[in-house]
Amino acid sequence: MEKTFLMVKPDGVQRGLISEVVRRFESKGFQLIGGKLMMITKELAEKHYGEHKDKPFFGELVGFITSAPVFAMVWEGENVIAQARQMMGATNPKDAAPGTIRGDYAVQVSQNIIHGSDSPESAEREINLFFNESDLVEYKKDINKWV
Ligand code: 3AN
Repeated sequence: MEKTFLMVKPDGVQRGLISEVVRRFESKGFQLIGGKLMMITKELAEKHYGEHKDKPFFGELVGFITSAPVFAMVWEGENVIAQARQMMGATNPKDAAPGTIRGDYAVQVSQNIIHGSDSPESAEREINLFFNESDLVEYKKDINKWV
């Protein structure tokens, strides 16, 4: 089953949107298999955003992502990488459709609420950057047993 790395960024945490983000992915039918509230160090931020190191906004990006706690998650499901990207909406909130997370909650590209891996390769790299194998919990849901 495919896995992806999703993260509520500092602006999302500060605005109380962790529950809203988690709700959307749970309601969609994806399964949360790992999650933690954490501060990102400068070293981790520079690794995570390594592909942007030559961009003019790199310093701002690293400064922002290390400025306050984030909520890092691993989600599992069929085509979860691409479907999560659709649910997030375009990188720049001005282009993000209503109904998407960024379309509904964000205004500026530098504060766009959520990060999500954009390919199987980046999902694997980002999951390994943020989580140990032992942090991830594979489990089956059986609603009849618990209600
Ligand atoms: P995405 O997060 O949708 O994969 P990327 O990988 O192109 O987008 O960009 C990484 C992050 O860099 C974005 N989430 C956004 O917060 C930030 N970013 C992208 N473009 C700009 C920009 N022009 N100015 C400031 N921040 C930007």
